[in-house]
Amino acid sequence: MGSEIEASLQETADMLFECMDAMLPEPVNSLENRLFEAMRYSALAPGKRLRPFLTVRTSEIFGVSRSAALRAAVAVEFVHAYSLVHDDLPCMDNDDVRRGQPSCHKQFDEATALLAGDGLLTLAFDVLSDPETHSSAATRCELIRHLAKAAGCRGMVAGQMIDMASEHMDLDVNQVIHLQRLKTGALFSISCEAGAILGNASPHLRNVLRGYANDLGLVFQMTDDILDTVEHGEKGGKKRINKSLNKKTLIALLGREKVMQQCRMLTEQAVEHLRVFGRKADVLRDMAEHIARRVA
Ligand code: GRG
Repeated sequence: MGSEIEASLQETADMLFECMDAMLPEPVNSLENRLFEAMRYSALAPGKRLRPFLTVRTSEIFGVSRSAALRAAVAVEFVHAYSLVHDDLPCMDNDDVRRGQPSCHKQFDEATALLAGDGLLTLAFDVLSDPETHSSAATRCELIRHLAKAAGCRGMVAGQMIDMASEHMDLDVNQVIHLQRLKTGALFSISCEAGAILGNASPHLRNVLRGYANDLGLVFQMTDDILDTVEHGEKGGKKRINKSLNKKTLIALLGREKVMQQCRMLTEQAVEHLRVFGRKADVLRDMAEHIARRVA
């Protein structure tokens, strides 16, 4: 089953690459070449494409056309790519390596990285607002509204703010969970809900998918934190040990064993949410187990 889900992820990643490649501005011989190159460098770098996978596979449940699903998936991935570019900047996490290559500001320069992030973020909304994404303006608006909420000052940006502030203060378990729900969970949530929005699903089914995505986001973040404690140094010698000492993680508060336990419990809960979809959600179940297996 491991290889099935990996093949499915790879299939989405390949389709997504093609779409992103077509939607990103082409460097021509113009003054803004450097911006376009930096946007392409960051967005097309090999990521796992988990969020687009969720958008494409939830879209399948609701019979959404592949091209609409991929456009929404591209928008989500552009927002994710922007967040990584900005997160790596010296004023934030100050990382030299991202996705196995020099981070954007290392490869180009800080101002270009800042602008490349801005370019990717705004391009996401450009893609969603295009009638090619969906014929109904109301549906496009709904997608835009939910992606903006997830990415913005009540979602990922707020999570990032708390994360930065947490380097100088203590957070309790609930506050760390709140931070993680905002920083990573919000984008997971819209990644799943986008398929339901495109498919005009009922509020109940949208709610079910949000429940799944919430649990999945937490499992992802917990497994990421666990991997951080064992993988230090492997990702190009990143300053991960020192950083994780400052960062507030559930591992620091609860210990590794307790977090592993929580991971297993949340994975079961994530899968349980999907019951209403029957076999149609098999691939989403497999994804939850795939993420949990990262630390099993
Ligand atoms: C700058 C507004 C702003 C937000 C940044 C997402 C984020 C917020 C920062 C990324 C830093 C980080 C390591 C977060 C923890 C989990 C996470 C989101 C990891 C990166 O996501 P993956 O593993 O990345 O899906 P790939 O490269 O595979 O796409």
